[in-house]
Amino acid sequence: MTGAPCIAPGLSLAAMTRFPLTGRLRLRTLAGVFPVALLPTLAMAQTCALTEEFQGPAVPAGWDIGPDVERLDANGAGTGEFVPAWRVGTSTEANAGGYFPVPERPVDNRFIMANDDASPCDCDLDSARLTTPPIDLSTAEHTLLTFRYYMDGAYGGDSAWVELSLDGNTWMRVADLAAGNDWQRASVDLASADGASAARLRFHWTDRGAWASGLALDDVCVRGRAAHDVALEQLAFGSLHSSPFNSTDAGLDPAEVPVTQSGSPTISVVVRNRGHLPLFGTHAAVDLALNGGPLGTWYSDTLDVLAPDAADTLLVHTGWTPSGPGSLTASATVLTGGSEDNPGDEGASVERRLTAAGWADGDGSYAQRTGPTLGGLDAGGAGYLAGCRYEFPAEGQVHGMGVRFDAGTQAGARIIGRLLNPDLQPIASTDTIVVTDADVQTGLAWGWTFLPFDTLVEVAAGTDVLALMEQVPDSGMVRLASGGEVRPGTAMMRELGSAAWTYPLRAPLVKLHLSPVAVAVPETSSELGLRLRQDITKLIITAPWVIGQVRVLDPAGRIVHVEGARGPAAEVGLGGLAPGAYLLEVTGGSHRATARFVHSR
Ligand SMILES: [Ca+2]
Ligand SMILES: [Ca+2]
Ligand SMILES: [Ca+2]
Repeated sequence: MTGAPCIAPGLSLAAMTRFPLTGRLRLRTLAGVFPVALLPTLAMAQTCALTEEFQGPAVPAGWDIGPDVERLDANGAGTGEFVPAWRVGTSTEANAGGYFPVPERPVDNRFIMANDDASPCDCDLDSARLTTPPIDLSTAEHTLLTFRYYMDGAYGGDSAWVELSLDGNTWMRVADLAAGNDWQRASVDLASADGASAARLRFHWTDRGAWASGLALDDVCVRGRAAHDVALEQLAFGSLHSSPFNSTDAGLDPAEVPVTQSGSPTISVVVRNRGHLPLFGTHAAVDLALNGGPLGTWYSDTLDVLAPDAADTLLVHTGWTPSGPGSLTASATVLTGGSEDNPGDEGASVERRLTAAGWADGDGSYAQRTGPTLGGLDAGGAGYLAGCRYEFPAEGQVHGMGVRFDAGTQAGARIIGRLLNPDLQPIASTDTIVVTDADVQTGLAWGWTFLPFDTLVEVAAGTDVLALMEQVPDSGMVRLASGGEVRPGTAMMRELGSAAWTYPLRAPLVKLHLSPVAVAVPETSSELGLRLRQDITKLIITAPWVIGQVRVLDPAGRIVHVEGARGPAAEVGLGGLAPGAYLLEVTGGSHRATARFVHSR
């Protein structure tokens, strides 16, 4: 797809990507499972006397799941076989039997559950009890228990409650849980446990002696509370008040936006009252900065009263009109009209890239998510469509699409880039494109393959566009990479044989380009992360940061050369390389850059 002009005799360069290597980068396991960082509730871990998110593989240490329970046969008679009453798992595992549909929220979530439906149960879960480790509340005041739970109450499984013990012997019932068809947040005043050195909590659920669905629990926190404690709980570009499914109400939070489509950014700030007294005059302030240069401060409306433990989403509408490309940072602080007794959790910042024409400015990239590949999706080789929704507040021209392939994609498979309107009517399609080895290698290095449209696609102002990659059925496996979490409706997928769309929680990495895409990089660009030069037998690499290592990978992904370095320049000898396409991976400190080059002698 990309005919890359040579930048030096025998050397061409294409599909270059640049991204920071964050400290949270996760390694891919052989099973293809991607453990990822979930967005923690800000500052929760620091202040809870007991905190448990159940993200580990098993029941956490110190938690008591009670005695094993007996499996029952189809007639409800005991089988003599006993299994644990509680286990830690995923939404998929919860609903393996089809009658315990715990929503996956957030993506890749794990939780603890009593599950009477999925194998090995139906079980005797008449009295399933989950007990916390002892909790030291000797210095806590106004103690509060918070957790999330899912209990749909189906088939009689509608009864759950929480008990508190200060001595491990006597228990008092402190809360009853109501059934509902989504995850619910519960908060329980435990002031009666203030000062206890070893309080315990016990979660009960019952199947009422029959077959039922279950109870799922997550994000348990027990903490004391100050009088006045406001906290910023979530921060995002866009409007969390808008629905991603609504094509007339803009509010998505793309990671990369062309300057021409950015408009004046709106920022959503979720604020929570973590204190035990009402807060008055709560509001949010947002500072914007472009490439580090301050642009001003904007404020949300003010909440007259925010009750203890309540949360609200404040919108900050900035009046700033983007002046040029670069890194746009929104730094938010939540404030009240009164004192703050637990400072430190009132601020956060988020970043968005504003793009424009030219490689260094992202070739007008419009991307819901970029960054590391965190997963992938496919239909087992069958045809499917997958991609993301893009909002066009202003008229625009689409030059092409970018897609990233995940491991498992086969060279020779065929794809088509498609643009649909929100009514799912086609707007434009690319030619059928054959995936090459180089495309697969680029994807493995977190780079993108460009899918051009023959003619520019005009998009009217105020329109949404669905940017989708279609796998041509039976042409070989195409695994589309996916990235960070998005709200349901931002991303979508449909198997060609099915009428039903699904809404992935990780964005398939399909983006738009609203500017021409440079498929080759001029050697002299000062904006590049990397500069490559060939010196007869060597490739000379320079970067505006200290290079630690250079690796050369062949089209099969084999590392054919590794070169250590300790400076802004490195050299790779070309003598041992057979003619062909290679991927260059350059790392150093928090930086990583890749480039494709063709060695033709
Ligand atoms: Ca969890
Ligand atoms: Ca049962
Ligand atoms: Ca605070």
